[in-house]
Amino acid sequence: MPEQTLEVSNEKMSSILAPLPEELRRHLHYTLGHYSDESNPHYYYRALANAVRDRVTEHWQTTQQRFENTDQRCVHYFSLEFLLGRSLNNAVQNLELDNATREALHQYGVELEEIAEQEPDAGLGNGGLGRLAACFLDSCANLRLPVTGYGIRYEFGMFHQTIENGRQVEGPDHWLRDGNPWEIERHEDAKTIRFYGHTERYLDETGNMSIRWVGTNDLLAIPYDMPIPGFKNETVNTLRLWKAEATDVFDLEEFNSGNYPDAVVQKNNAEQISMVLYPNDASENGKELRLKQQYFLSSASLQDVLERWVAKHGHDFTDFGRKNCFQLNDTHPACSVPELMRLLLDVYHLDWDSAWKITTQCMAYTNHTLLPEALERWSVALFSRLLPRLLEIIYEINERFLAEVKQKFPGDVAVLRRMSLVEEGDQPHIRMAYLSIVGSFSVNGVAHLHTELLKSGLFSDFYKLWPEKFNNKTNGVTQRRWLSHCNPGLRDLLNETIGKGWESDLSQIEKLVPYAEDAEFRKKWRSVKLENKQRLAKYVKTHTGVEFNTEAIFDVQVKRIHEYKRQLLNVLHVVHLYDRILRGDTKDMVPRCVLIGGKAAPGYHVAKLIVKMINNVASVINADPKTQDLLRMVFFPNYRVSSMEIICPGTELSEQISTAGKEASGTGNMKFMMNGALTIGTLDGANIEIRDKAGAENFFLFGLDENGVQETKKDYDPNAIIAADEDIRRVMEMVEGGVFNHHEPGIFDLLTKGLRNPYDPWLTIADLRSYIDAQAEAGKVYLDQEKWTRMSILNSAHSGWFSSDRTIAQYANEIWDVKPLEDA
Ligand code: B1H
Repeated sequence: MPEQTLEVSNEKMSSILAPLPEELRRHLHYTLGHYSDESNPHYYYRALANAVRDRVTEHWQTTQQRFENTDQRCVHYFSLEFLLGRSLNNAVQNLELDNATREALHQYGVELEEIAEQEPDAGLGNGGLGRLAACFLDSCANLRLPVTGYGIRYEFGMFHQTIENGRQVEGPDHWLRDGNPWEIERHEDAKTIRFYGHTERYLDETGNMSIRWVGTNDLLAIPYDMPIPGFKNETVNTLRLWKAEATDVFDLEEFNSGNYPDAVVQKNNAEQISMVLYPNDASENGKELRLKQQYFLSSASLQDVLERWVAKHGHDFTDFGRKNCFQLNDTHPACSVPELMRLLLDVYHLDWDSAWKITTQCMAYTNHTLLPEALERWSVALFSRLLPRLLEIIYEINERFLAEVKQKFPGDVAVLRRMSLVEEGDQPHIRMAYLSIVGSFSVNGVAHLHTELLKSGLFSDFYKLWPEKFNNKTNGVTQRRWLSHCNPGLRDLLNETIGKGWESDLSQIEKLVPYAEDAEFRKKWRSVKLENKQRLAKYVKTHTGVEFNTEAIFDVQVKRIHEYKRQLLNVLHVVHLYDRILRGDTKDMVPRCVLIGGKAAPGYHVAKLIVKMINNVASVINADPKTQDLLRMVFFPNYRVSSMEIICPGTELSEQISTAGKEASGTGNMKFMMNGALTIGTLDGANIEIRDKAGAENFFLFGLDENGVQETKKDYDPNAIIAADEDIRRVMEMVEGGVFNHHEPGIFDLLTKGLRNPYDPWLTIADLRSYIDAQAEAGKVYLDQEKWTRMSILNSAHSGWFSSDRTIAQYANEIWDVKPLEDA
């Protein structure tokens, strides 16, 4: 091994740590016990991750010191999901360790790209909601805001998807198998969490009647902290994830009573709570273990914040609500409302009014969906068994709340039933969304249309009662991951054209606008896109075996598989193109490569059937020599954060085709826009704002709007539409005639019957003609590459609004009332 003098550029030298190349070697040798210079990439990854992590740690300590010393309000972001993806590149980029890292790896002749591939995705989320939480943490650190994330350290994240005979097969995602260099366990901060048991009244030390929750089954919540590095600003915030463990006390008792096997079984039961992420996405399933997870997160996190408060301020809670804010990421952590009440009442002995004032001063709730099947309701029977004290508190909140409603709407009994936190019936349920609204000072939706629909529909009674609580915060994504990191070609072009400021302030990307008219620049723009398409084509080839021709338009729909997202509409259009090829109608047809990816919830039968249909249509089309050069289609398996990092820069046409009124916001739409894809989409979620910003002339609009959807539903007749439209009739004939399921007759009947059903809630056939026409228009524009490039540049140039930095600045100013932390 030749000794090299390595120039460590860009790196601010730390006091204790050696230069990165030495640190890499040290970890390889001493942390991992690998002495040979010919290690496999996996060990290089782990050694490098440790070396980079050490560098993060220094700023982490100083930032946490600032958190402890500040008199400012602190925010706690509660979420059952944080879809982080990989951390290495993110840390390297934010700490400006790029050159140092590359030099360190060069001593072994390996490249950063190859090494970074070794890191498993932290897939602790389902989709948009979980990824939003991750983008938010990144933006909070970039803006130096005092925000801590709280979540669950699932042993198994989002399942691994493979495709067998066209069908989805789920496998476990054991992301922690080789250890996680990005976490630090802090046993000293463990909390006790209690379940079951019953409540009783007693006289406390001061002679007051108090309530206690006894006879419980206890377990421990152990925190694991992950660093969230800010962008070149020496700030490192924290994501605290809880792991469930059996309590020592409890183990001892069981061991001593001679029940050794029982004790081990109980230990497993305790640890189940943080074992696996529920992969449902936007549909609740009412499982007891899920409610346990939700309470586990709420209780552990609230105890954490309260204990820190008491250590600093004693039992004086006067300012607690002004100095703390809990942002609830949907209703999943909604137990936090009654749990904070319980802790203040039963543990710290505040009176009801003081406790309620504090709670409603510091809770804020974000709603992410209008879909009725996603609205959480927990049965009273389950609640009273699992969390008896919380149920009593919820009942009392409800009683007091309904008294307020009575005053506001005298004589209206219907409104009381509608707004009650308890849904009456054979099996009464607790409405978690209503509990969240009542307990919070802020309720927000995630895009303009979504918030308007919350106010006029789902939450209209509450909006009448408390209009001041409601506000909109249109989602955003972090341009550090979703542009700078994932699209280095475009990053460099932007830097040389408009400077580097956009990485921490995306509004500056607007400076690109005039370059749309610069032919030289458009050429450079196209060559960056071509490189990204080549990279994507290679990736597709590796994972599906299908060749994508980089001269074709790359047409992409990646997101969870859901009926409302209408992957079927996409498939029907592809079948229509295939039909045109078969009948020789290919004049002006643009060669097209269609990629669809996403996971179906394991229990969602129709979604899994849609996966099967995509795969079958793809294999028939790809196997037919007549489609050569004109049409390719793939289902991309195991779609996740790290695959989007390759898919998104190579995409030219972004499919955002949900039934209007159903997609709360969408965030993939924003990533594509930033990277210069044009959108084909409905007036739904944030698409509307994307079109407003990009300009209607730079967006392929189709389909019914939300009003149109409501109107059409009154007398929808899909069979009449099919009969009257030659193209659509032929498409249905092919699908129903078994062209794509020769050997498996009838398997798609459920899907085709759904399309023909007058009560089809997704109105796929209603929008198909308009979709086919918009696709043809997109194809036509694509033939004019100069025009397409102009539109592409303008999409990126107007994407500044969709930075999560903007979203978070609005949360900070309009909900949280927090400012950046100054140096201590
Ligand atoms: C969104 C969810 C969701 N909305 C329940 N709701 C879940 C609901 O496991 N569960 O029980 C998981 C997820 N996810 C998405 O949030 C919306 O559909 C998107 O439109 C939106 O962009 C995203 C972020 O706001």
